[in-house]
Amino acid sequence: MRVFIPGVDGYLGWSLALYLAARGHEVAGADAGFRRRWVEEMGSDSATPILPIEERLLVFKETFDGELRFWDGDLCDWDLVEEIFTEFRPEAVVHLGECPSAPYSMIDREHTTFVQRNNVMNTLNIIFAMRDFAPDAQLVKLGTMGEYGTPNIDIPEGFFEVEYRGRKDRLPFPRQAGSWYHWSKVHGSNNIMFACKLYGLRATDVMQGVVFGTRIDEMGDDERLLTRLDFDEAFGTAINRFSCQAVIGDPLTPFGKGHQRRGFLPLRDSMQCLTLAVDNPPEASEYRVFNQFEETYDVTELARKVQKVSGDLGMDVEVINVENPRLELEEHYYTPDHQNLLDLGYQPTHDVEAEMKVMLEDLLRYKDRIEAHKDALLPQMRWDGRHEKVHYLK
Ligand code: USQ
Repeated sequence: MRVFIPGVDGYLGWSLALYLAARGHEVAGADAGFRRRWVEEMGSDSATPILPIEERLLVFKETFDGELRFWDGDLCDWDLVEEIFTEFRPEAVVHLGECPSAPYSMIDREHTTFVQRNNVMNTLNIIFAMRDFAPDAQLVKLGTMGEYGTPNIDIPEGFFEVEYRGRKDRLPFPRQAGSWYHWSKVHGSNNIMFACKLYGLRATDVMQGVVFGTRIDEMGDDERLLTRLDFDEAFGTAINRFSCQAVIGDPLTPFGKGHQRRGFLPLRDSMQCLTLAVDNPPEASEYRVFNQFEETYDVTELARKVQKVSGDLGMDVEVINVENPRLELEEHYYTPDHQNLLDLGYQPTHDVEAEMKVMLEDLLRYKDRIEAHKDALLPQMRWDGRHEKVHYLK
């Protein structure tokens, strides 16, 4: 299948290009290099060394004996989107080309408006390009579990049956996002749901949990194929940050009370699920929602697991809670459904500690790279708009 990946230079995008190419798909991608610049803006760098995109493309060709067609540019630029769709004629689009960071979107007005404009606008451009140039193609859009927030009831996969004043309907489950970034994803989801009705497009909205891990099997022992791994306060996600903290001997930092519960999944599971969505397209006009995570975990429970696995590898690390820079519930009910992908054959990696071990061993090799940017680890961007480093709570 011809698969177009917006955001192909990112953490998920690069991994997915390798994963799909290894399975015989023809892959093309676009990227404006935003992620590299955002992380630099945060005073950080990927813990894993990554090649410039031009060199990545050469290594891809050498590895898979086929080209990854690439467009260097911003998908908010309609002319570029039109060119890509008319030249490549994708059969599937896996949209990973958005700014993925809640903290980044909370920095100030400029960052909020940038994230929302970028995410909403490039998704609309993709919708119109599909309507005009690839109406039978399918869209796999990366949503986020964070769109639902943390309601005090179970979370279905997108829709639920509701009875109100004696009448029943199947309606979208309420969204209660907790950052401007997460709201941008809600807006994207709503726009796609509408486009499916309006233009007969087919789309899968993947409500993905927090991804962690340094590798997928397709990277093998070739360092040049590694994907990026961020650990700064904006682009590093919880387990990835805890693992980087562990290898440099910094305390692991659950925020606040540390009982926030989220869905997590290893990078390799994310690849498996996105590919299952691609391989099993929805019907025309169908907008379907998959909640995508392996299991839900409490943030402190995860920090303790990273601490334990680090201990097995001879590292002695502490877990110390820090002030929570975010506005979020720190103890709450959280029970989302996640059956749709299992029905399609998703086989979750249940051994989270084994996955952590692989990541920690990888990161130990790049300890110096993390050490060089360790100032980026402790958050300073607070949801109330103040920029002030958080304090340890002990
Ligand atoms: N957290 C800590 N300590 C840390 C880092 C995070 O306690 O050092 C907590 C956060 O307060 C939050 C939870 O861990 O309660 C998850 O935070 P995160 O930074 O790992 O993830 P989040 O900001 O929610 O965003 C990430 C991705 C985003 C994706 C989302 C899925 O960056 O692109 O949409 O995970 S979800 O969390 O399910 O909404």
